[in-house]
Parts: sequence; structure tokens; C-alpha cells
Amino acid sequence: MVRWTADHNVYIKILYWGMGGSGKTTVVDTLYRLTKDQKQDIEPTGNLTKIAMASGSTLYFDRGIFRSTKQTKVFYHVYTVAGQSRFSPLRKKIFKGTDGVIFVVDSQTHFFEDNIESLKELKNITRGQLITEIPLILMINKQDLSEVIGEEDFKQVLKDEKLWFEPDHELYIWNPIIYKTCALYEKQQGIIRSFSECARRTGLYQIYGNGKAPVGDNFLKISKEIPDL
Ligand SMILES: Nc1nc2c(ncn2[C@@H]2O[C@H](COP(=O)(O)OP(=O)(O)O)[C@@H](O)[C@H]2O)c(=O)[nH]1
Ligand SMILES: [Mg+2]
Repeated sequence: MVRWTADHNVYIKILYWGMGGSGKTTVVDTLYRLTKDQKQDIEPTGNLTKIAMASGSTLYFDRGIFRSTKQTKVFYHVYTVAGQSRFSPLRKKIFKGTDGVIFVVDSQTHFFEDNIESLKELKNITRGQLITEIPLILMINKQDLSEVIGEEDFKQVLKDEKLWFEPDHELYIWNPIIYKTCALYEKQQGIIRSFSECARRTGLYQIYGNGKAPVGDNFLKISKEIPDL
């Protein structure tokens, strides 16, 4: 839920979702380091909050707050969930109020089914809001490894889950973009791009769609002139 405060700041909540071990915490770490080191569209304000088990797995969640460097009143609250199945009730809580979801797939072929299970849980919690009210972006992560799936493989999953629209559908323009990524800092790929696209879409849903996916001729006409958020 996008919140406007009395000082006219805007808070947008973006959630990284995916099976345990897919790389969500690493993505946010790398996003933090990249935006702290160099001038980017967002910059971190404060440190990351991480609550982890001794093994390094996320126990509750991770959180970071980032601020748009172009629109300095826009802040992003970025969360990751703990992916293990026993944390399901907790994920439901963390999901509350989410404006945009970045689904992190572990691309290794042997995890294919686990990713689908995680997507089904997300779908269940969001009850039809994905894409229609909550923009969805995908990262097929760990592309630096061998034996990994490609965009087409996961596009088929989205189709099977009715999270993909054909060209004649008005929601076609909001089909999730599937980014090939590597979350490791040294080899990072697609980390900023995937975040920026999710952030951009959450902004457009608010400004032009009143919290829903903006559609129709009017939106298509103006969409060409929309500046970067
Ligand atoms: N090779 C490779 N390893 C990754 C990548 N992303 C994360 N990892 C590793 O996968 C493990 C789990 O990552 P983590 O971020 O804790 O996953 P989370 O459970 O989704 O938060 C860690 O050992 C990471 O270093 C990636 O893109 N490539
Ligand atoms: Mg984690």
C-alpha cells in the first residue's frame, strides 16, 4: 500500500519472494552495495536489517530502505521473505501492504518444481492481485551456474499459472519481464535493472491506474511520454 505522509514523502513497499536459497538476501545485499558505491537511481538510507539463523538463512525477513535520487521524496521499503516452507504464515504477514513483487527463481534445473510451489503460494496469498494490482517482475537467478533454465521455461510456468496475457489482452503490456540475473556482487547481472522496472511499474500503477494496472487507449497514448521515475 503506497503511503503518503504529512511531509509529502511517498513510501512504496517492494518484496522479493521465492524459494529458500534462490538468492533473495544476496540480491538485496548486492543492490545495497551497488547503490551505495556509485550514483544510481536509488540510494540506501541507513543499513540493511537482516535477521538470520546461524546457517545464514533468513529467519524472519531482510529489510532495506532506499530513496530515489531523482524523486527525493520517494522511498522504497524493500523486504525479502524467508523461503523455507515452515515460514509460510510469516510470509503472509510480510506480504501485507506490498506494492510490487520481484519473484526470484533459482534457475538450477533440479529446483524447477520448488520454484513453482513458491509461485503458487504467492498466487494464493495475493488472490488475483498479481499483475492486475501488484506488478510482478521475475529474476531467473544464478545464471552463472551450469544446468540452468531459460526465460522460455519460466514463461511457460507463468502461462500455466495464468500470470501471462496474450497480445490481444489489455494487460499484455504488464506481462512480467523475466530477467536473467546473477546476485553475486562480483558477477552481478540484472540486479538494478530488475529493481528499477518493478519500482517504475509500482509508480505507474499508482499515478495512472489508481492502484491498478493502467490500461486503455488513454494510458497507451500518454505512456510514451512518461519520464523515468
Ligand atoms: N552462483 C550463484 N550463487 C548465488 C546467487 N545468488 C545467491 N547465491 C548463493 O545461494 C545461497 C543462498 O542465497 P541467499 O541469498 O541466502 O538465498 P535466499 O534464501 O533466497 O535469501 C548463498 O550461498 C548465495 O551465495 C547467484 O546468482 N549465483
Ligand atoms: Mg534470505
